[in-house]
Amino acid sequence: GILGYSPRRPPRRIALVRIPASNLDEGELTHLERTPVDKARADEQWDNYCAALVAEGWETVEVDAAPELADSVFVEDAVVFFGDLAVIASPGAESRRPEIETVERAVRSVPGIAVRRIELPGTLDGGDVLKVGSTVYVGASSRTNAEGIRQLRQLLTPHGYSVVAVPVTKALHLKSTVTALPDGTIIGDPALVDVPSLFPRFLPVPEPEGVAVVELSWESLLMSSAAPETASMLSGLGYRVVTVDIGEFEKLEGCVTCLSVRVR
Ligand code: CIR
Repeated sequence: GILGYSPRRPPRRIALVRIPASNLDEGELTHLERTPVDKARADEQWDNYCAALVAEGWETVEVDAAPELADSVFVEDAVVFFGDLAVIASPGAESRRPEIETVERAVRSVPGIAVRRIELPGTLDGGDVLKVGSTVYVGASSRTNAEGIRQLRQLLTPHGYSVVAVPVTKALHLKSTVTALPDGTIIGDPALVDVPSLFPRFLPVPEPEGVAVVELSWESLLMSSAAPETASMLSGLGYRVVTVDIGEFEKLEGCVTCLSVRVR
């Protein structure tokens, strides 16, 4: 360029995803009764989910399949990104511990990422970590323990984040109870949130499946099609809402956030 700058390229937006395991129907259940999972339908829903990310300008990077690890499709639980720092999680469910090795390998293949780990006896699931600007809310849940929270705090505090621990007793993960809009408003299901006053700007949503939104960009959100009232509420707030049917994953206590990890 004329001033010696090179033209700015838009930043790459990468999302890690992982194809559903063959034994998907054996995934962990904590709060729901087991109901039959239609594998063909789940595969189709997963394809559509990935296509929705791609349509919004995300590049999907597939973590190697783990056909025997039932919950491996819920890749968000295995790693959390803080800019160019990746923190490999320490799954709180024994059956999910083997997921992280291959996730770590995939993360290391993304250029320019520094990798750290939460180590046992610390446990932490990515589903318990919600970033809102420089605040990192972390759920103290049945999957994430005090030692895991302590390690996360130790890793992030030097990077300018403040780690806010939040009790989670009524749902699996923090992000099964609340997520954030691009403007930083926390949306959640009051029936599932232990202490709503921990969040500075809290907006209740009308449906439990409406709690989870993926921020596709500053103006668009990805949501489950099981929460139409929430979708219309959020479009009324000026967001473009993209919906996907993830019904087979919802039977396994999964939601729209946990099917991918956004690198940012
Ligand atoms: C589990 O119990 O670990 C899986 N069946 C569901 C994980 C959902 N993950 C998430 O909400 N972040």
